[in-house]
Amino acid sequence: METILFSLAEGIARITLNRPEKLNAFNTAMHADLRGALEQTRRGAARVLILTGAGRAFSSGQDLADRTVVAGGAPLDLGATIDATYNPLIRGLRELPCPVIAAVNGAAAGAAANVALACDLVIAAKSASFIQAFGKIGLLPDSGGTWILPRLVGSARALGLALTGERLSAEQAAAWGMIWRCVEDTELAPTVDELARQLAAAPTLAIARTKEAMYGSWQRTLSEQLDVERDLQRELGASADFREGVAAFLEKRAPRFMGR
Ligand code: LHQ
Repeated sequence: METILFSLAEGIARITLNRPEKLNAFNTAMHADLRGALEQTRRGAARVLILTGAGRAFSSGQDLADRTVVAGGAPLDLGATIDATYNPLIRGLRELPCPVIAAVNGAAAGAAANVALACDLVIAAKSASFIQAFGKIGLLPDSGGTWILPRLVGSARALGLALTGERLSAEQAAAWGMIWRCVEDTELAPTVDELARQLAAAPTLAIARTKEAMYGSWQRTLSEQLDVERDLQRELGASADFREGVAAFLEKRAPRFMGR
């Protein structure tokens, strides 16, 4: 692939956005490569996916020099661009049954900030930052930003970020609960690798159902959610992984989860 690096080994899939000279800005080719990588992640039954960037940025968001953005006379349909690119990407990340870790190695601006925040666990280097850059070019937060941000940090902070376009440091993002963790720059790769190994050895079916229950909860009442938990727990309670987890605990040994 031309714009990303992709690997899948020992259950761990890794996508590295790889246009460092453009701060890993998304263009049409990158979206096509990402679609292919997500498909391989699904087909290869990855147990965890890591998304990160090459060089000094995570990604600067949409490539503002790409032909889908630069007006060449005719009016542009950004809705069509979003339908063909960012929306399937966000849905694809959210619908993966395995956990997705965003390893935010530097600035995450515009759509890239929201792609990172759509991941299940976000770990950022201390020097990284999140920038809702849309307002500065006359757009609104897309890629799920208007949905995800207020849920993560509340409307006051979500609107503050969206309306000012202020750069939010990784430390502040962690203090606000917007991301899982902020670590020293040198600790990012080892921390993410260790977490990925831990998740790759975890019971995959339980993880998939946990994601499903958590993300689905926003549309339900507590009473409805209690019923969802009951139904999913009934399924997990009948799984080989549950039996293995309990047996391993009682026998004081490491469990071997099979994902069923
Ligand atoms: C770039 C970019 C970039 C091209 C840096 N494109 N070259 C939009 C439209 C359509 C459909 C749907 O959705 C969207 C969603 C969006 O994502 S809109 C938001 C797009 N992103 C931005 O507005 C962010 C623009 N970039 C920045 O604000 C800065 O570059 C950040 C804060 C990311 C990093 O700042 P610095 O560390 O100071 O780096 P720099 O600004 O000097 O950039 C380095 C190079 O990368 C530079 O090129 P050059 O040839 O001068 O070295 C930039 O022009 C280029 N670059 N972002 N998005």
